[in-house]
Amino acid sequence: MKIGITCYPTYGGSGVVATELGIELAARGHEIHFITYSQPFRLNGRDANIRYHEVPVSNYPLFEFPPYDLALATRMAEVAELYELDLLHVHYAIPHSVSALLARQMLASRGIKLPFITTLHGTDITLVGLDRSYLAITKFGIEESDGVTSISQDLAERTRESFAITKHIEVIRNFVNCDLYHRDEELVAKTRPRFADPSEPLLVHLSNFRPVKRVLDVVEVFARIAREVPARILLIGDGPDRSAAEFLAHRLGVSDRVHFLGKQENVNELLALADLMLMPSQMESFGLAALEAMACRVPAIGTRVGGVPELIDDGSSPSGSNGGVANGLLFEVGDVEGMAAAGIALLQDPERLNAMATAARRTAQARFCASRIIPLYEDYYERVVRGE
Ligand code: GMT
Repeated sequence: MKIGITCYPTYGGSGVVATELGIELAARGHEIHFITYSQPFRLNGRDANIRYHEVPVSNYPLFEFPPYDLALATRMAEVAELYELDLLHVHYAIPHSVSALLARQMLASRGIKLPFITTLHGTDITLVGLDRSYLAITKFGIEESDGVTSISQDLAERTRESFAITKHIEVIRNFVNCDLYHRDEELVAKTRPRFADPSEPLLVHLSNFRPVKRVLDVVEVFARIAREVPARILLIGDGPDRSAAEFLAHRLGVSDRVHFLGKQENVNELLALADLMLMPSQMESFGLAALEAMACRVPAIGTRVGGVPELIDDGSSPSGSNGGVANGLLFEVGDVEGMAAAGIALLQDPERLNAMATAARRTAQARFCASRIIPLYEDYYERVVRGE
């Protein structure tokens, strides 16, 4: 198929999912056209079957707010007509679904068909979409989509409830390339000494450092762990809460044990160095960072929010997705004492940590591998194009 993909190309889970999806689809022979304001950060421009179309946004002095949504709709329609796209797949509802809707209408007026699918990622629904200024237009964009997918069951239910939407939402969970995200022992042996001695457990956190990620809780939990275990931590990413986290690490006396790495490209290689991930988020509709870590045999201590329990099974429920075997641990938001105590106990029990690491990798492979999830998208695309 010929598929146009639009996403936020900068640092963030939805952009990562959209880009990885495009790469995987291209590898399976589809022709992929990214239509975005800058090249998605995980694209290297060398993949076969992938083209990148920049959306130019002119900044005429009269425009206090340059109308990106309109420039995007125009470029979507142009690319779709020129390359005879079968469909558009937009990631993150705002404003992409509305731009796609305009592109569809522009082409329909000339007898050209361009169905579009919207994939909901989380903050487009739980934070931004529920803002009064965007609520009605978000609902409209979702309802007008030819197909809607959600990256977790929880987000699908939340969307239906919050927006009073009755339309079918197909749940297609996030995925990870299990060949790329794995623990390469040789690479680990070479790189890990840069960050920790062999006797020092290494933790990791990966996010965009927005308040919803509760990076200060990461530092609080880590500082408590470091009092009992000679641990170190990699903090990958950057964003608004970075300096507060740096300050807190300093105040708690652990700044020499915390590596702030900033935004990094090959996170697969860094995640694999760690023994344990911390993801104490206020909300996660899925928690892609945890899945990427799990594929690298790094279990996560996370919070029981949103779609996280669909991924992390702390073994407390016998009917859990992992058959009662823990592949991580879950806590209430803000329970830094609980998370720290669990982290200390786990790091002091290598056998249990190893069992959890094995279960984490098994979960990623068995349920969230790209090879399992991509065919679900292909099947859904075909159904939408057929108008089913
Ligand atoms: O979490 C963010 O701030 C970024 C956001 C995004 O849209 O890029 O992430 C959302 O989408 C990810 C990919 O599907 C999910 O793994 C994250 O859980 C989700 N974030 C939230 O729901 C807060």
